[in-house]
Amino acid sequence: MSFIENAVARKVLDSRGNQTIEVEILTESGYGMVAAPSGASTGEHEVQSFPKMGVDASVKIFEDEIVPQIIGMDSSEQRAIDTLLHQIDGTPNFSRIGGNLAVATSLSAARAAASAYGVPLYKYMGGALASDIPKPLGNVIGGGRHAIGGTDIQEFLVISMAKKTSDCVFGNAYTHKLVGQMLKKKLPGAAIGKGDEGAWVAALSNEDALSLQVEACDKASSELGFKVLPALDMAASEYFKKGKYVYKDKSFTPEKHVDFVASLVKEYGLHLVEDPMDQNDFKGYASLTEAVGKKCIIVGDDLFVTNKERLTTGIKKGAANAILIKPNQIGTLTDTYETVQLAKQNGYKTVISHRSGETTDDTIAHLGVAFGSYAIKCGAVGGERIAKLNELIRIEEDLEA
Ligand code: 2PG
Ligand code: MG
Repeated sequence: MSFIENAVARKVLDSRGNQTIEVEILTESGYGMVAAPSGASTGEHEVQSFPKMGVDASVKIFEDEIVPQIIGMDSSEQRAIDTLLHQIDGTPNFSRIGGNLAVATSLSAARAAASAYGVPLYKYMGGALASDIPKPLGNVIGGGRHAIGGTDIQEFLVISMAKKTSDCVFGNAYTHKLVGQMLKKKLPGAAIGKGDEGAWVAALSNEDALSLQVEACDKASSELGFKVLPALDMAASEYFKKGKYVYKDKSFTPEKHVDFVASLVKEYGLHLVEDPMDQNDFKGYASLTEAVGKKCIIVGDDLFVTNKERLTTGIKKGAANAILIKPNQIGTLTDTYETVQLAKQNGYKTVISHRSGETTDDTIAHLGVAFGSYAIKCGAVGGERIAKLNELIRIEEDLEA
């Protein structure tokens, strides 16, 4: 037990230069601080990040309404704290107080409780036997909403399959470097930049990007001695317009898009595909899962938005076989945990994930271990991305000690 003595919320910067919120909680013998991230390709069913009046309105609500009630609560009473946040908000989607305020408060309470017990967050939440570290999944080429002038597909990802987490982290970063070198060779003299998450951005077709990604994965695999596999986040809701999937050079009906994605999975040997269909197309997800779900991990991000009810619908319909977990899509740790439990009970893999606008907060590294997630999507390089990756390396060291 460790009672909350003080709580502070402040405006801070995220990696895109936008304002976000950070919450600090001080207890008798513990301390926690968490900053909330923000998405660019947000799902329409996510909770609302901030009230209409912005981050300042969240800070004011925190000071006027949350602080007076949270002080004196036991920081380890996670459910009670999260229930209080819902009660104070009073809306179904955190539109009054902001989902980002809710998530920063909820997670900083958990961090404070863990610190009062003198254990790392992953152990406090996952127990003494939590020892599986999720495989880092990092993007090497980016487009869509994360990069102007890039591919239609949002993220070309790699996942290193080494036994040791640190080897996976270095393997993904090495593959990112290889992709940069290959791009410079392929497009001599062209401007090659980086997107919001540190992935390379270049004027490439989706197919050219896929070929280059696979070539880099093969080269890295043979040099490093473990497999580096290709994956995608298609973020398909972003180019689903008037009933069709519209790419720069082609468009598909939903049925044909299922065939198109299935052909990409087969041709490029994709290990995982996130958001291959529109966020409301449970049927398309189910067809694709039926077609390639035995050999490919099909992840619902905008489809499920870490929401228990939407996952329940997906389970009933056989849509996807994995779920992306982003705590700020749903707003509290309790809600996130319940969705993770439901996924596990129904054989869905979980992939814990960053947002495109991040801070140096490393909480998701701990959540991934506590939840027993299959993978953690948090980029391959860049300050706010390596904050999570380096924390995974520290957790691995702690587990081996
Ligand atoms: C996604 C995420 C993170 P955003 O679509 O999975 O990569 O992007 O945070 O912009 O929603
Ligand atoms: Mg996504």
